[in-house]
Amino acid sequence: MKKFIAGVATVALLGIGQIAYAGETPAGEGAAVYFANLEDGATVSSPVKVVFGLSGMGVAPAGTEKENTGHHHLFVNRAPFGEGEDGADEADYNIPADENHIHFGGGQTEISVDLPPGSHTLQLVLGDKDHIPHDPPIVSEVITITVQ
Ligand SMILES: [Cu+2]
Repeated sequence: MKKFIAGVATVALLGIGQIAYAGETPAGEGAAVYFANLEDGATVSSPVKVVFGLSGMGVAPAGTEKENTGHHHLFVNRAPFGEGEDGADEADYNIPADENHIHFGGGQTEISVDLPPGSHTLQLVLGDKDHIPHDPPIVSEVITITVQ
């Protein structure tokens, strides 16, 4: 099941399919989030600057009801977006707010984050005004970076 959901997220990212598998706020056609300044496998030093890229949508602060907008969320050191710990489809629920899920409800498009030395995974997920992923979800690839 996990693999299947990850596949759906990939399809959504590539804009190939329109699979109803998310909240109710429609995603922009072909919308995509991506890491603008980091590549998978990069070696960096802390604090790590992470710049969020978004195409096909605009950024708006949380709570803003406007078509084709959303705000960024950074998933840190957790499983790829898909199935939550309780087995529920994460696409249908608010993105949690904790140390593994950082919200940028002010509409921020970058962060400088302190990370201890070692390997870390990062993923970007766009959320609507209520912090729920769009339909289909707009998620980046998961990248792994090494902090020196
Ligand atoms: Cu949020």
